[in-house]
Amino acid sequence: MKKTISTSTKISVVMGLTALVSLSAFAHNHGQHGNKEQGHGQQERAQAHGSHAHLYPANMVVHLRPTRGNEGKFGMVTFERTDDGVKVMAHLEGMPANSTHGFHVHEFGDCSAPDATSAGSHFNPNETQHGARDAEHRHVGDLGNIETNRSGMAHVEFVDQGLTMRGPHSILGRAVVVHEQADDLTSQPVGNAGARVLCGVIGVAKN
Ligand SMILES: [Cu+2]
Repeated sequence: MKKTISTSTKISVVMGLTALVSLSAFAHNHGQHGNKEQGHGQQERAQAHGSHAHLYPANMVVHLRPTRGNEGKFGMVTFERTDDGVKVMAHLEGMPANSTHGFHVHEFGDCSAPDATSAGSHFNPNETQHGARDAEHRHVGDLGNIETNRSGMAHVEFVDQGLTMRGPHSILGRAVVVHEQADDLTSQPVGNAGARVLCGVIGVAKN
């Protein structure tokens, strides 16, 4: 009998400690907004504050892998939220020298097909026309072109006003595709950029 009581006491102590640890983790994560974030309306408040990394990660990353027949090509893209828009940094290697390649966010985070057609078409949640990155009408996923140097490398950085990193139109979980040819920025619906040479899924970055 005594042993039973002792065991159950131990269990409740352990449970109490677990609860304390959980509570302090919650308080740490939520900081001063902890009390406001319960119940409905959580998403709207998070959008207003913009600092809730646990709901909307600040940074996203994509590792671009070659489609079949394009072995040796690779790349990486990062997306970072700033006050002026989404800062995009793209780095490509192993590409043809001095060439221009269409660069888009596509609708599905699925690069499994050998030609990456599994990524679907351009990410276009507003059902607008295809266009240049700074055009009045463009798909959310229209990021123009990337030009490589004489070594077949490219490094571009720009801040984009059309990308969205939170809410129903977030690019998280979708795909970045680099095409074999240039996006002419006018042909509908996808700029006539030809085959897909690189594809990667947009994920949450470590920081
Ligand atoms: Cu594309």
